[in-house]
Amino acid sequence: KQLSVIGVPMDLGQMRRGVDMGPSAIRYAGMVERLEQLKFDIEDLGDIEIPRPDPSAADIKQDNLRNLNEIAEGSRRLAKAVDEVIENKRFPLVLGGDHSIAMGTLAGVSKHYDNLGVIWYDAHGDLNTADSSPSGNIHGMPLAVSLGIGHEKLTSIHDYEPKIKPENIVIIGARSLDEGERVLIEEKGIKVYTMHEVDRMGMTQVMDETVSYLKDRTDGVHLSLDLDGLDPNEAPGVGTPVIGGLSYRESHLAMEMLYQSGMITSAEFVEVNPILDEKNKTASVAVGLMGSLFGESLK
Ligand code: DIR
Ligand code: MN
Ligand code: MN
Ligand code: MN
Repeated sequence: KQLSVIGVPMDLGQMRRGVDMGPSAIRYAGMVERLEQLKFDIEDLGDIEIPRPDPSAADIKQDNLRNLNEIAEGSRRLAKAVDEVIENKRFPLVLGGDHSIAMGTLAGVSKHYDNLGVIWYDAHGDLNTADSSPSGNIHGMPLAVSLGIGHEKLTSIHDYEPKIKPENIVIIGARSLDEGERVLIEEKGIKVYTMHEVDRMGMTQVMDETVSYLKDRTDGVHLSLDLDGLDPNEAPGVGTPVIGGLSYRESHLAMEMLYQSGMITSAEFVEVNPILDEKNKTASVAVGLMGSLFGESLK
C-alpha cells in the first residue's frame, strides 16, 4: 500500500499555542519507522505552509470566527495537496494541527467520492457555527462546515459544497456537546455514539454497528481522529481535555476493527500539542493507533 503523509502545523483554530508542533511530535514518535515495518511505501510530503496572522489582529474575531482568513487559506492549500495524493492513487495520512484542518482534508478527499463516509472520533461534535459557538474557535466547527453549514469562506473551500452528507457521518466518543450542536445532530439525524453508548454497548458493538452502517451507504470512509477523544490520562497533550474518555485499549480495538473492515480510505490525527504533553506520550499514542489502523497487531 502506498501512503503519503502531510503535516499541517495549524494552531489558529483554537487558543492554546503549541498544537502547530503536532506534526513534528508525531514524526518524532517514530511514525515512519512504525509504518515502514508494515511494508508500506511511505512518502512524507512535509508540512503545508500556514499563513501567519497579522500580530496586531491576532485575537480580533471576525464575526465570532477567529483567524478566519488564515484558516481558509491554509485549508485551501491542504485540500489541494490531499486531492493530489488521491489523484496519484495514494492513501492520504494527515497530521495536525488543530481540528480546523479537517475542513481542508475533507475538501481534498470528498471530491473523489460520491458518498464519502466520515468517522469523527472526538470528545466534541465540532458542529458549531459562528452563531452557536461559545468560543469563536474554528476547530469547533469543521464538521458543520463540511456539511455546508457555516461561513461561505469556509464552506466553499476547494470550490464545491457540501463535502459530506449528514447520514454518512458517525461520531464516536462524544461527551461535550454544545446546545447548537445537539440541535444540529437531531435535525440532521447524525449518528452519534456518546460515551454513554460506548459504556453500555462496549466498543465491539459500537464498531460493528459503525462498520455495517457505513458499508451500505458509502464508497470510501475518512477517519478524523481527535486525540481528545481518548481519556486525558492516556492522551494528556491536547488543548481541550474532557475527563471520562475512551481508553487506550478501546481505541486500539476500534482501529483494529477498522483495519479488518478494509473500509478506511483516508485518515487524519489531530490536536496533538507537545507543549501540554508528558514526554510526547500523546504523539506516541497517535503513532500506536496508526499502527493498529494499518494492520500491525494482526500480523
Ligand atoms: C467547543 C470545543 N465545542 C467549541 N470544541 C473542541 O469551542 O466549539 N473541539 N474542543 O475539538
Ligand atoms: Mn475535534
Ligand atoms: Mn463527494
Ligand atoms: Mn475534540
